Amino acid sequence: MKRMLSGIKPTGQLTLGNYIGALRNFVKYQDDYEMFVFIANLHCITVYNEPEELRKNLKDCVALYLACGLDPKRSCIFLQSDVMEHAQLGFIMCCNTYLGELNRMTQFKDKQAKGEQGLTGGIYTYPALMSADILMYDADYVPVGEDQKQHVELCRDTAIRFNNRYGKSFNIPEPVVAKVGAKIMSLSDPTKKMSKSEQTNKGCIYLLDDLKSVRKKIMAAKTDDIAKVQYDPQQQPGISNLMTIISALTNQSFDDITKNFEGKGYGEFKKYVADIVCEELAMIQERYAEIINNNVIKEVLAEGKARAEKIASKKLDQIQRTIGIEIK
Ligand code: AQP
Repeated sequence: MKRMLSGIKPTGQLTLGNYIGALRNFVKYQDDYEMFVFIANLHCITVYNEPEELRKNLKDCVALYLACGLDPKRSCIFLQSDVMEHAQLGFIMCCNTYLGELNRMTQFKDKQAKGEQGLTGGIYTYPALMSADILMYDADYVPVGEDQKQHVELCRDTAIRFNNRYGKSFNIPEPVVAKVGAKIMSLSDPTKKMSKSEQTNKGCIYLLDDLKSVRKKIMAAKTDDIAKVQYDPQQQPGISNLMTIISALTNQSFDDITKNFEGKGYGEFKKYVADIVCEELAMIQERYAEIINNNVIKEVLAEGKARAEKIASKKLDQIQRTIGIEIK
């Protein structure tokens, strides 16, 4: 069975973008792949998080993994920092990644271009840690949203170079980007990605938002004055984004959605989108509440840690011998 690995960094509450672009797909893939899904808490601390809030977000992230349908019997679910080999292989990968490569990573470049203050060494080098996360498990596939594809490509380049220098050490992974929903955009500014760290909170739907406010955000989503429900991301980014959400959640084609809303107003269309999204979130929120009440999170993480650690310790040992930093 081919191996697949991915993770989410809960620097805030998980969003509809995380769900459509990542989480929902992990759930589908666990039937066909040996699945490893981690909570990227080391990646979280590349920016400051208030510790109490971070702890809550991490716990909610595990609960949401389960609520969305990840099954700990089929998927190995673990907390990144529980498997300490990640940080150590992360440093080794950092030493095998060139400054020029890190400088080209668009996420870091964007933050710099926006003039964000207090950028840390961690946020600059995190793609090397991400390479380690993936290579540790010799993953064949890495499902990611559009914005993370570049990091998987960097991971491939680094692994190929490492293999050429030291002999075959790592499997070369491939990114898997969903055809629909790989980049859900902000509802208030559909030219920007829906991100959990969005300042205004109006454009982002969080999976644990109360459903009234979800509906309100969708009804207020930015659209245009063309007055036609059709897929045209250039001219109608807002409507196209809402169509993408519908298509991802219901499997309807863009043509079918257009036909269903021929001659109808945006108000009616938005109400439909809100109904579909609220129905999906209601199911997730119900299961989330059960999981939180059942106190299963510790047990799931302990099982995941044990399984992941076995593979990681062997891999790190192999790599350390290969590069010559072990004496025995
Ligand atoms: N809007 C999105 N549309 C589709 N996919 C998305 N993903 C995130 N946002 C969207 C995908 O979810 C996985 C986990 O991402 P992450 O939360 O670890 O990191 P991120 O992409 O940096 O998410 P944010 O919300 O934008 O974080 P902040 O605001 O903290 O910078 C990835 O596969 C990602 O592509």
